[in-house]
Amino acid sequence: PTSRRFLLTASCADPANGLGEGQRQIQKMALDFAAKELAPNMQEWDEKEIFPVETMRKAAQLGFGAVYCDEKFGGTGLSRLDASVIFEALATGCCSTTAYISIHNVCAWMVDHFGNDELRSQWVPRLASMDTFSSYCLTEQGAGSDAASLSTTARKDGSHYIINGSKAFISGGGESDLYVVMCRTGQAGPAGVSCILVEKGTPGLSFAKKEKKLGWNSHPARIVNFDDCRVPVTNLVGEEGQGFSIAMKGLNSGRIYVASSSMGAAYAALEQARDYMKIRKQFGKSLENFQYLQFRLAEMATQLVASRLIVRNAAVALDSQDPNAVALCSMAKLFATEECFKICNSAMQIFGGYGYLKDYPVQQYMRDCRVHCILEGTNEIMRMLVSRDLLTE
Ligand code: FAD
Ligand code: 2MC
Repeated sequence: PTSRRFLLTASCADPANGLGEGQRQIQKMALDFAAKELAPNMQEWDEKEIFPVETMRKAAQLGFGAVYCDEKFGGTGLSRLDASVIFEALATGCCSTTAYISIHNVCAWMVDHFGNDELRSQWVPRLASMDTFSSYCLTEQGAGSDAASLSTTARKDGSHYIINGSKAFISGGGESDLYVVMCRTGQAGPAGVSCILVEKGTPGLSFAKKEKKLGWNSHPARIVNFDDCRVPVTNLVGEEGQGFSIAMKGLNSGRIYVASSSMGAAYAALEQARDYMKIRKQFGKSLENFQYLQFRLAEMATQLVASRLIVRNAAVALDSQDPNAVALCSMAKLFATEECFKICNSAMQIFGGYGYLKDYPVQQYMRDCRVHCILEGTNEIMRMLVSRDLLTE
């Protein structure tokens, strides 16, 4: 089912609609990569829990390792809107792998945007080529949605920080080479948080067992432990106390990208459901003749196009530093992740019993994008951010 792709191009659901010529070319490159390098492997990566290092490095050769970092140190220099188009396209081939690539991109941007030139020149080229893989470390067992209550500490000792504590659910944990860690260097609350880089191999850094997950199986999630982990003070990104702001600014884009990954999964699921309706016969005719299913398909396409509009709108708001960008990104993440999960679920329903079998990819798109309603800020936190924006004078 993954070999017949992109039959919905030139339809009302075509992801190229509304894009300029340059963006269409980038999108085509990402769609081709998804069809050739990701889609044929997504099932095996899921089943065997393979972290596809070489494939991701190939993606990096196309500029997808540091999409929206400045070109000065090797970034691709594109916008968040471009990045959203790329991640949606890649996710048609493997939603889980795309999600990891997008987290890596957020980490690269945090270093590139807030780091000094020394840190940038040291890390951005390697992050752009994905010779170095990176993980974003905010969540702790006791601090999930209430991220500002985090308790991992970094105590200054001469020219080093000594880090103690642990981070939970870290995507790429154990595989990544560079950990972008939010830890407490000062007072309680957001103002006491700093952002510090920790390299794999640093004494005191260790990883717990790989978590067993419903989806997102092409990369591991682990608890990451810091036990008197000494890193040079020069690994501080930005200023002391700026870490929470850096983390949140990283997440504004991350929320757009996770929503874009949901859109890619939903687009692929929609396309496959549509193809299946043409070949599956019941009651003497193919499913495409049942008006109930025709209408369902129409609703799925409408939910998808609405998701794209709200996500691309938020990406533009972020690119143009619109004062409402935080709420618009939250709104986009909330809407698109929920609607796209419903699209994948509907696609599975259209496949009937076959949709529930792992022989068909629809169930995987559904499993992979379910978690997008939970992570990068739960959708309840997204509702909180939108309502705060509305209610604050
Ligand atoms: P909790 O915060 O305990 O929330 C439990 C429930 O209560 C949720 O439904 C929540 O929405 C709700 N809730 C909480 N507060 C409120 C409120 N004020 N009002 C209404 N409802 C509320 N984190 C990282 O830092 N890096 C990663 O790479 C990473 N990868 C992840 C990968 C996976 C597969 C998963 C599952 C998680 C990952 N996370 C990562 C963590 C993720 O961001 C958190 O799970 C998420 O932020 C929620 O935190 P929690 O799980 O502690 O839930
Ligand atoms: N963009 C920019 N700044 C932000 C921001 C955002 N999205 N969200 C909060 N801030 C600022 C905020 O403006 C405030 O700044 P100032 O002190 O200058 O006024 C500061 O951060 C503290 O914010 P609040 O006063 O709103 O703090 P509060 O504790 O009430 O709320 C909350 C913070 C809930 C918004 C934040 O903790 C949050 O986003 N929680 C969800 C955690 C999350 O998203 N985790 C994802 C982990 S990564 C992941 O899952 C992956 C898969 C990688």
